[in-house]
Amino acid sequence: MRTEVAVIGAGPAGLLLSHLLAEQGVESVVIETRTQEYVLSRIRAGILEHSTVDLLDSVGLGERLRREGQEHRGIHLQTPGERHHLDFVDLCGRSVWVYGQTEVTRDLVDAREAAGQQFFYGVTETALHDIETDSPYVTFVDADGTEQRVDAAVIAGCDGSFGPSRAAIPDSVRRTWERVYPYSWLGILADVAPSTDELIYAWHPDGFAMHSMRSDTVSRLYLQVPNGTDVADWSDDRVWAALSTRLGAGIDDWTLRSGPITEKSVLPMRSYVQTPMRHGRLFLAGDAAHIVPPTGAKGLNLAVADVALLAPALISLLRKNDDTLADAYSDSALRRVWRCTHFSWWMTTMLHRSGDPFDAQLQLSQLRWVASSTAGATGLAENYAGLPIGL
Ligand code: FAS
Ligand code: PHB
Repeated sequence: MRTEVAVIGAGPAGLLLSHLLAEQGVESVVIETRTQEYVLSRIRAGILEHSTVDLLDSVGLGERLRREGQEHRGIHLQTPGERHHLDFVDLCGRSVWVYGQTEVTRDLVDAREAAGQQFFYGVTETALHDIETDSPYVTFVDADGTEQRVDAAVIAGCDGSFGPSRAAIPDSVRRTWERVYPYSWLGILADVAPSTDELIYAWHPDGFAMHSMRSDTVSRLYLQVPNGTDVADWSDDRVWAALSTRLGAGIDDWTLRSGPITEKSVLPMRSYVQTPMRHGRLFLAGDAAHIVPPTGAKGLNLAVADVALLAPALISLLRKNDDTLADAYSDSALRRVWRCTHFSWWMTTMLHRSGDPFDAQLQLSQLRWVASSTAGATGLAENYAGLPIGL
């Protein structure tokens, strides 16, 4: 079959790209290795930057978000005995929204299906071909076991950190940067009302802890654990005890409410950037090109920012035969990628226990400076709430 853009991956990047292209009458086919049920069930990010919400709103995807999501003015930054609220709206004029990636994905899938988007779910053996020509194509085996070929003008590699697109860029032009952190996150979803109005990021001698949420009745919490942690070693009681210790240390008149844990998983942490994000008629977007540790709440937002640049570039290329934006895509996207990579690294190394007493003193000093200095707090606020897309 033939289409204009073959999109590999039905995560936020692939789904949003197909939606933005369709808004301008550009046709695509979305090719996904997981089932739709699996894609819709994934539990991942929770924070949307102001510009992400504005973009989703602008293309008809903001109604449920604004009804069911929660707008937050900022976060709480905490060290034992000191919980300090950073008000992003006061500091930089922007808020953030709490609305799970699971919900964003549901809204995107519903919109794409209503528009008659062609999907292939449950595929295997996805392969990219002739990306250095004007006639690239993707082959795969569909869920029925039939070999398929999709010819396109462009391939969009939105297949995350384990997909084939990133490796389709030749070693001769590809450059990668990677940093693996010496710790992971154990994350839980629990049917209990949040014990805080806005997110708490807490430094503690035992390790980092964070209190997020998904709604007034569902809490999302994380705690730092060693790499290689087996989630089976962490009973519900042990998880709640550690979270209560780390989030409640020295904070008077505050207790952590616990409740039934409905999801528990360990998430390793690393930074990864691959350049270029375009080679020939292959364009990468989202986790296919970069991974950030989740401490800065950037992963999902960065995928959206890539697509907000890529969609107009492809529309211009395919409708006006103008490759100006397409030629600039990689460099433009990478400016934000490196800004978010730095910020995510900064938040991660500032808040996570390394075991080195010198590190601990530096971390505490930096946290106290950010909490007490308008300049320091504004720097965090600008990055966390998100720079305007395109910067
Ligand atoms: P995705 O990985 O979401 O989507 C890629 C899609 O490509 C997937 O559906 C995959 O099945 C598909 N694919 C892969 N190989 C394929 C193939 N061969 N053929 C066809 N399709 C293929 N970010 C945060 O900001 N906060 C968080 O708390 C957070 N938690 C996370 C937890 C986990 C376990 C993971 C993995 C990521 C987390 N992230 C978090 C980051 C996450 O939100 C990503 O940044 C976001 O999903 C990026 O979206 P995509 O680029 O679309 O990639
Ligand atoms: C989440 O709610 O899942 C979440 C929030 C903030 C982060 C990471 C994850 O930095």
